[in-house]
Amino acid sequence: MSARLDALRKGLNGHNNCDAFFSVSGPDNQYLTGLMSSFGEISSAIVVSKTEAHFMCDFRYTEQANDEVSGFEIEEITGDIIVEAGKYLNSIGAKRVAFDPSFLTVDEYRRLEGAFEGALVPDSALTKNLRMVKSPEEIQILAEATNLAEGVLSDLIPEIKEGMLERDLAARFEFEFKKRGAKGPSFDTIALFGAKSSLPHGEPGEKALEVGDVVLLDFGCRREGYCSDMTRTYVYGQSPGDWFDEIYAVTLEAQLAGLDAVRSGVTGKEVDAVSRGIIDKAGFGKYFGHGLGHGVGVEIHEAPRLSKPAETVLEPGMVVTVEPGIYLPGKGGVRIEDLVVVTEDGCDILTSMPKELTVLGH
Ligand SMILES: [Mn+2]
Repeated sequence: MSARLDALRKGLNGHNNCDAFFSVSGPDNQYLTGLMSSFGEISSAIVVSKTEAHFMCDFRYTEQANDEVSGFEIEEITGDIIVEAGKYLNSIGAKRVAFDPSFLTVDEYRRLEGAFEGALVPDSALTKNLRMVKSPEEIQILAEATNLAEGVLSDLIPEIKEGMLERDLAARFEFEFKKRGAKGPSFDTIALFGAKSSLPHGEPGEKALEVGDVVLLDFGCRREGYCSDMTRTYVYGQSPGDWFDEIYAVTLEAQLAGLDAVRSGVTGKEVDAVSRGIIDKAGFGKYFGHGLGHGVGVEIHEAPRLSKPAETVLEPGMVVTVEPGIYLPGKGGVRIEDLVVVTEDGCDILTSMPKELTVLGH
């Protein structure tokens, strides 16, 4: 963690001339301190200056912080943690404080502004840039999370039977994640059957599996604070038809070409264009309405992006998904997603489940 603090301090000097950093972001605070908490509410505030590294939390986290957080001075707060952080910033003489505006609501900003006497400087790149390139230790954890999730998929495939409900299958994934040592799913598991597979982020419901259904599974777990993410699309019993075989083949070709295009030195939009070009050429461009991929780490969606506007140049150690899809409304869809680590001349693929069209059951 001390290397991360050093990098943050270097970044503070680098632009905007800030003398301190303030954060109540769950993901950033986990990244910088190692303390894992739920991301939904503010559970801690951190202030980092050239000389100070101050961690503030309420009673619920004090014991855990004393055990898990090193390199920070820990202070238990009663009352408004944001106001107290503002007062702390005054006490160390901070004048210009960087913060990530995407992790502070307008209300929180006003409370901080009311307590802190210096200038608040929005900087959405500071921690994003630090977190983008993963260390070997982080890559190891991401690989373990991926292995855990893939093991669950392998073991659940024989359970996928005619009559099974989407939500029952989704629940099986999430039960197994926890049982095998994950904190839980890294996002709500997507298990969609038949025509519902055309909804890229559809919600598993009471649809019962029938012969000839598409089975789209997009899932991941969170383990030691890091997320995994992958998608496989199958058919049950038999293919729903030639239309499906065609979109599956095109999606797979686009996915393999996308993987082939990932390497250090190319931009996110260049990789996106490779896969998108194949889908466009096959005539399905308008049915691929999302970006090709996204970074994965402490958060399930983080920088860098692989998408039409993504200018970020890929570097070794970045971890991204490659997940083209084709979605035909009312008929069904395909998405194939791997998680990869960018290397100097290509990528290491963390996911290993086969991708050729597989007929489940029967
Ligand atoms: Mn994804």
